[in-house]
Amino acid sequence: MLIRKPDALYGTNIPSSEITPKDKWLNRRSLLTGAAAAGALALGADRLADVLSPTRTALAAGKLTTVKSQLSTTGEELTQLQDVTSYNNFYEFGTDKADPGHNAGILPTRPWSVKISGLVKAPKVLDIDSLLKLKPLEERVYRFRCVEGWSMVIPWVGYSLSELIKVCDPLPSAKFVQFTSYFDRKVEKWTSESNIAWPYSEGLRMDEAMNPLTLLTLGLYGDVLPGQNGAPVRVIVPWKYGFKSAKSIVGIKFVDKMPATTWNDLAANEYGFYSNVNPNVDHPRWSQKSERRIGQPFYAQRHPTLMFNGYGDQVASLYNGMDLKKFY
Ligand SMILES: Nc1nc2c(c(=O)[nH]1)N[C@H]1C(S)=C(S)[C@@H](COP(=O)(O)O)O[C@H]1N2
Ligand SMILES: [Mo]
Repeated sequence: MLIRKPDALYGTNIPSSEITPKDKWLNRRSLLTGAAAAGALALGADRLADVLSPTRTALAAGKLTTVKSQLSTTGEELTQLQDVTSYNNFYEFGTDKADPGHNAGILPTRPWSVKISGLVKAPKVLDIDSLLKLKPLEERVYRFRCVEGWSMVIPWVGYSLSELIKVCDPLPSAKFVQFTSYFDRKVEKWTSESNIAWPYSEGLRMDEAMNPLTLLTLGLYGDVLPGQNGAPVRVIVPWKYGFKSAKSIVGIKFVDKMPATTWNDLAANEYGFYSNVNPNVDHPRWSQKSERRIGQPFYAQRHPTLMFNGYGDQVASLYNGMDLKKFY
């Protein structure tokens, strides 16, 4: 099989069908529809036809201008864009790993706004373009570990959530931040496949949300977020299991008590509020000692899971004095 560089994925005149197996090709086409729809609205309708045509150069890779970040993880092989966009958890668009890649292209990502509410000086509504412009966009490569035992290494694009929180001006009484994902049963028909109490919601303690590693994420691989990865804006918390990183955020609320969260509601004994990556605390039904790095050859896939996913230097002090077996 021909191995292609991820940055070549969009910019080619060779029909995809000639260079990839058909199932992968179909995935890629649905990715193009998703990302392209978002990009098309940003570019203007005159280029819509170009962007939507899978045989023409679609989104130029590197469409978002980014600056290098000190907080980027170095020395690890990146997970290919094709894997990042075809192996997803986004239950609003189906429960199989391939479902979001096929279905999430219909997310209406323009116009999009995020409602800031709760314990703040003044509630406000921020639209996606103002979020894209708020701070210089950084490329941050992070390890990403799902609680299910697989992992990836992804070059996300965004800036520290703390920058947005400063603009939100929370009151001193704000102790936690709650994130709410987009929910529209008419768009996300797959929500009836699971007994989740929609909308998907997640939360962080204020100091976790303010830690510079916590990324307000607007893109990946130099481009806007594809639908399946949580377009147009999500949070990435690299030292926590993936489910803490809510996708397609429409609400950020500052609260004084630990908020209810989706997976904790479903099974509190399996998914704690903190959910820090911790190889020493097993999930009740499986070990967390190692992980499978998606996209690597099977004989090289197993990696030992690192405490705090390898980000202990930056975040361990947040949990000083806490029993991490109890506060899992
Ligand atoms: N709204 C929403 N956010 C979500 C999820 C979801 O189902 N819905 N799944 C979570 C889980 S379990 C994981 S592992 C990551 C997956 O992110 P990725 O598909 O971009 O790798 O998103 C998290 N955020
Ligand atoms: Mo996950």
